[in-house]
Amino acid sequence: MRLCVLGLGYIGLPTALLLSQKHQVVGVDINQKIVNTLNSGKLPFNEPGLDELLTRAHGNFSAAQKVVEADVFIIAVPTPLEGSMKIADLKYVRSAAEMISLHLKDDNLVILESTVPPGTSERLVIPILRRSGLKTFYFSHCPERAIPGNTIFEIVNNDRIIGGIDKTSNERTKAIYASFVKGNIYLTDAKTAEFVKLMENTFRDVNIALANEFAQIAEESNVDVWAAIELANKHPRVKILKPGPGVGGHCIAIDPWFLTENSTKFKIIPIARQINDSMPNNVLLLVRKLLKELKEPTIAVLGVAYKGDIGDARETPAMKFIKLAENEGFVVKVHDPYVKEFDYKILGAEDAVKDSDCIILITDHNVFKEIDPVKMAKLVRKKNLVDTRNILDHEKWRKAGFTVEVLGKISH
Ligand code: SAJ
Repeated sequence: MRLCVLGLGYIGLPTALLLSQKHQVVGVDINQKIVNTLNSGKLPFNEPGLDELLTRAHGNFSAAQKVVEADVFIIAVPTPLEGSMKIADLKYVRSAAEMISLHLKDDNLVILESTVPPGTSERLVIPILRRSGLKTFYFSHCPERAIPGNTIFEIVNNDRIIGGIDKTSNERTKAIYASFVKGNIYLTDAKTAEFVKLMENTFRDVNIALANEFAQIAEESNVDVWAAIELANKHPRVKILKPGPGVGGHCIAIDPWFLTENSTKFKIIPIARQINDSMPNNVLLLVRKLLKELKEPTIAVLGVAYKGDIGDARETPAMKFIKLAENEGFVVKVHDPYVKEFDYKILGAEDAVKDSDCIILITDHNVFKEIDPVKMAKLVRKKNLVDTRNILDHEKWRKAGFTVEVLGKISH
């Protein structure tokens, strides 16, 4: 079978490479750099297991900037948020569908993996494909569900939802995914599949917001929220998530808005978004508490990736925190061992911490646990630490002379 995968990002590329183990696959991306990098046998980004897949793809995979004829087309392009309006920007989905419509042949199958607002397949994508003039093409929405940092394992092992426009679309899509998915595959219609995907990410966002609200109430009540959550989670039906400096990434902070954009019936979803978006402000309160009236302080931010052990800084809550801190007149220095591209210069750990008045841990990278507080104490100007993820050994830092504030925890 010949497949054409549109969008070679963190879902499209692993999917294309998994498919190329059994089929002929052309991966299409508008970014020439990505296409050239792949065609020279290199990866445009890292993800565990991706290099092995590329090596194993042999002659079955190639990258191109233009759509080619195929039996099956998979759309895995980004669906960003029109920031201030809180609605989906579907320009990449629209243009992918337009490009496919020019190459569509009888009996072709088109699969949409990108996350979209409910009804997008029926109202936008299928009408564009119909412009090809064909009566018999097949279509399904098969939303991706894999977590960055463990994408390939999850693409292979997670259950999948397929929402086809008819029985044949469902069966043909299932046959394709069954060639590399070990999880169960469930069949439904396109709009339900769109809704399911959005509910999953909204569920996580709302639950993180609840953990963040618990953290703030706990601070006010002089309770250690981390200890309290651990105990509450001993209940067989309770699983509270972790508080933190906010929610980042290109999914959880965005997708809940796709659910609300055509609705008048929502209440909790925007409130949860607001709580998570306000967490950088709460981190700043902890920093102010430590710095008091210090004039022109310098602060060191540890971690700008949106979550631990990855190099992805998209929608990171670190950005809002840094901007708020700059607006207070703070000088901000930044360190992250994994992030390569960021609006601020990324320094080595020691350079970032040197002569700073407060260290603020934003991202839960495991390597930060190895930092020696005694060494840090010699570098800094003032010994202050804010741990927004509760991952450091606070006793060790206090012994080295640091005053420590932990998000969601009473200070000592
Ligand atoms: N976070 C917390 N507390 C927690 C868990 C996460 O503050 O207890 C924060 C993280 O630090 C991060 C953000 O939330 O800033 C999101 O991280 P995440 O690990 O929850 O999720 P993503 O955005 O990396 O991936 C999510 C996943 N969705 C769900 O778990 C429901 C993934 O399965 C999806 O495929 C992905 O979105 C997507 O592409 O939609």
